[in-house]
Amino acid sequence: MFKKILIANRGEIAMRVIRTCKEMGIKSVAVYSTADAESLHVRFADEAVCIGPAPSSESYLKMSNIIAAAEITNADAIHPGYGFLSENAKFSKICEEHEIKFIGASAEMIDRMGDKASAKSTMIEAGVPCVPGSEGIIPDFKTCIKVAKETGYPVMLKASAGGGGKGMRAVWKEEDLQNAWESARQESKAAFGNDDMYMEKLIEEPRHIEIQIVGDSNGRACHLSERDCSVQRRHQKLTEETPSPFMTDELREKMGEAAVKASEYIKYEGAGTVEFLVDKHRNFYFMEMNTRIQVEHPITEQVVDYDLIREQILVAAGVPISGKNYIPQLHSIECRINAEDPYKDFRPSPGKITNLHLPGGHGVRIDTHVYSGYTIPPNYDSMIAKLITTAQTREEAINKMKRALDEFVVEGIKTTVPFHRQLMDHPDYVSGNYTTKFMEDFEMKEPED
Ligand code: MV4
Repeated sequence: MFKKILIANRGEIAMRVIRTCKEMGIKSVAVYSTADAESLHVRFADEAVCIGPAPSSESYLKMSNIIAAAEITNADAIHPGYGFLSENAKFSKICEEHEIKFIGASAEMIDRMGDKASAKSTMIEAGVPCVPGSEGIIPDFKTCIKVAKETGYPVMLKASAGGGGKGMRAVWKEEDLQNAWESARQESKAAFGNDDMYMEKLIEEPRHIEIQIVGDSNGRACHLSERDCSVQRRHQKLTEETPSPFMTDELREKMGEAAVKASEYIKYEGAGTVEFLVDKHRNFYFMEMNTRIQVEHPITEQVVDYDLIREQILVAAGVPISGKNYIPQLHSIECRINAEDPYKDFRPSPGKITNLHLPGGHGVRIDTHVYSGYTIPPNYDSMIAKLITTAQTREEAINKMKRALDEFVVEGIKTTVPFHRQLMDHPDYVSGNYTTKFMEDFEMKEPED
């Protein structure tokens, strides 16, 4: 078992990993930028190394400095968290070359799943349902027209190096195809340095339902059921829940089996998430596979009582998984609390938290790194806390979320607490009748004076 793990991340996920390291008797090393010198993960870790100035490119993305920090502290493993280098194949490779265990996917796996068209071809080979469309990358516009005709409009053009919606265009009729083809490729080239495109039949008003999986070094995998992540704004998840209100026992069985089949086919090691699009007829289609722990992992932990970070560490140390699958026994909802103003188009609101009261009580979990007096730096993403409520039923979890949001006090900056409070009263949310289109029509009600 590892003696010392360096957490190559910051904020709440660094706190999350440090906590499980302590419970497992593993020493922890925090790395931080000069902007994070007062951040909580620096204080909670056994050791801390400053790896550079505020800009991520000079610190949390600076592979040489992170490896150097691991060398001088004699860490035998690195946990990358999510974001930053967590799905960077080159970093995974460098760790391997330095004989530091990367608690994540191998460089080959990251590359294979990171290229969306190749990930899809792999899934087709594995027998996982995929959206009909092009066979791999579309070589030229002439082929694009042909494939669109064969697929049938509406179609979705997608960047193979993409993800999160960048370089993606919905096309409803042939006359719009050329513009979409050119603008999507330009966007993808600019964002990823690659303009390979593939095409799929457009799935209208889909739900985003993902399956958590864990694979071990013996090539076995299990699933821990679904998370419904359909409430998104500009491809940023705002709130997630499990079980999905759209799920049935039969659909969960089929999606779980498909996710395990995919993971075992590629001999996936570690925690991963297989994302699916689900249409209104409950047909599900492979969308993407993420080779990292995800922000929303806590709701899964809550409903099946399982520490996913602990499992990541055990699997990386070669410990086999038990092999059983996990079905939700409770209902859990996560609200991402961001330093953004929902009354002003969710614009960022960094600054000093002058007063903070965190909610608590039965069935309330808060994953956060902030405290009263903490100044949120403008350099990183705006999430300051994850508020998770868990109860026997969805209604009770929503009720608990309302109570917890009403208790949540943050002064000195604006946050998305008021948005989540209104969401919990929205009839389409409360009825569970929402898709990825939900936020397009959502409007904040002005605050009562
Ligand atoms: C789709 C789709 C409809 N049809 N693919 C968005 C980002 C990336 N994960 C893939 N996405 C989509 N792919 C087909 N064939 C609709 C979306 C989509 C979406 C998917 C999940 C969650 C939110 C979304 C918001 C807009 C579009």
